[in-house]
Amino acid sequence: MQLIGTLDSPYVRRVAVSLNLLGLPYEHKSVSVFSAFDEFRAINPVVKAPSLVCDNGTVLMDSTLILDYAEALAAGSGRTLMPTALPERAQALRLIGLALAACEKTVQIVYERKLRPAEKIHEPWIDRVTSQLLAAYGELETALGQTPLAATEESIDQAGLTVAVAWRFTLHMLPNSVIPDNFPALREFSRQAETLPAFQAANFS
Ligand SMILES: N[C@@H](CCC(=O)N[C@@H](CS)C(=O)NCC(=O)O)C(=O)O
Repeated sequence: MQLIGTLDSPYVRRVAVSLNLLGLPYEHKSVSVFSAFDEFRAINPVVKAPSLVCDNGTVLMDSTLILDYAEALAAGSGRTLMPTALPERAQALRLIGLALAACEKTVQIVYERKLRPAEKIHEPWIDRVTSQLLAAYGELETALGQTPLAATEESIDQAGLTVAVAWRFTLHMLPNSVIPDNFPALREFSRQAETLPAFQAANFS
C-alpha cells in the first residue's frame, strides 16, 4: 500500500508512525497538497493528505479512518495501538481528540497567516483559535501530569503517538504561540517519543 502526503502534516505523520509501530509495510510518496496539487489530484481528486492507496487500489482518506483500516490489517499480529478495556479506551480517545483539535487549530492559524492576503487576515479569529489551541494543550498537560503516557516502542499507543506528533507539529509551525516551558510534561513526553525508531523513520525537518 502507499501512504500519500508529506510528513510535515501531523495527520500523515501519525499514520506513518502508526504503520511503523504496527509493522505494516508501505511505500511513502511525499506528495504535497500545495506544491503538487495536480499530482495529488490524480491520486485522490479531493486532494486530502493523508491518502492511503490500498493494495486493491481503494483510496482512503482521513487519518483516523486510515488508522481504523490499519488496525484491522494488523489484527492478529499481537500489536494494537488502541486499548481494548473500556476506561482505558475512553481515556485514549479523549487524548486523541484533544491532540487532533490541537492539530486542527494549528492548521487553521497557519492557513490564516500564510494563505490569506495580509489585509484579509482576521486577528480576532486567530485569537479565538489560539485560545482553543492553548486549551487543548492545557488539558493534555494536566492529563499527562496525572497519568504519564508510555513512551517505548513496544508500549506507546495511538493516544501517545498522536499527542507527540501534534506537539512537534505545533512547535514547528507556530514556535511563538506555545511556550514549551509552560507544558513540561508534554515537552518531556514528546522528547522521549521522538527518539523512538518509529518516529525517527517518519521524521521531517
Ligand atoms: N481530519 C483529517 C485532516 C487532514 C487534513 O486537513 N490534511 C491537510 C494537510 S495537513 C490537507 O489535506 N490540506 C489540504 C486541504 O484541506 O485542502 C485527517 O485526520 O486526516
